[in-house]
Amino acid sequence: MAAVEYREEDGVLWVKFNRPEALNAINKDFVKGLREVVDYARNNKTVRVIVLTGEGKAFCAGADIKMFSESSHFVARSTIEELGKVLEEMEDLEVPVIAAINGFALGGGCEIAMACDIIIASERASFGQPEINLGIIPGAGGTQRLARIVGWKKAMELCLTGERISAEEAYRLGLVNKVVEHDKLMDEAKKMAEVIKSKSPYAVMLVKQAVNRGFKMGLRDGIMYERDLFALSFSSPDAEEGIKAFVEKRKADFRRE
Ligand code: CO8
Repeated sequence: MAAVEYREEDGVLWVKFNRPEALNAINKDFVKGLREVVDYARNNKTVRVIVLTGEGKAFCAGADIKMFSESSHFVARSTIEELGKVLEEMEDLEVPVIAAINGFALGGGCEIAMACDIIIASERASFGQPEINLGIIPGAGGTQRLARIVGWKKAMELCLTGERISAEEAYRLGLVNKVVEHDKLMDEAKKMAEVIKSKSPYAVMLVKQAVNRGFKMGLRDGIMYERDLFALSFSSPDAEEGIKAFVEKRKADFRRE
């Protein structure tokens, strides 16, 4: 069975982490699977939104700790490096990625969630960077993305204590977009995917680029970057259609270019 399963249905790429016996811990095959997903989304223009979730009681409980103890330092290091690259490429994809967090999102699992564009959490979900308890530190953006999302001091506290926080607390900190009843998680993810799918794919791509790339720049550079993308957004037939539809008081009919 593949560590990461995926299927495309009606413009949505449904991805499931599938090592429930190890709480979907990240090993070499897992990273290979996530790489396949990113490549698939990049090469198949029919994909408009990606949804990631986990099988069983975890979204992902982080790196496979057994891999750290059993395989060579080289394998562990190359796996972490590849995961880091894949997450950056996922942030850079043209299409948004929704994380539907069904349970534990710890260590590398929390890091994967943070590299997604939107995080919807089941009320059963929990988040944390427990690496400190193993005598190591986060290695796939945990100290960096977390500080930018929840703030410097809270990220410091979470990484220093390894404390696990509930979905509600993660929502309060701005780490999660919304918390929903466990049984409604996938319906909510689907609803969000449908909303995004109804928009102009070109404008969706530009929003994603403006927010994600701009987030990594200083404010002034980010504003200038946004201005360039704003100008670019007018060059698409979707802009013509969106504006015309508003004037004609009808729903816009956006198409993928
Ligand atoms: N790696 C390997 N196996 C795991 C992991 C893991 N991270 N987490 C759970 N498992 C296994 C357990 O060993 C157990 O297996 P078995 O049944 O064979 O004993 C099975 O999954 C079920 O787990 P538990 O019995 O422990 O389930 P509980 O509900 O009692 O506890 C917890 C759930 C709290 C999530 C607990 O399993 C736990 O603390 N897991 C470890 C979490 C952790 O420390 N994560 C951080 C890992 S380090 C990391 O992520 C660094 C990221 C760097 C980038 C990634 C690069 C690859």
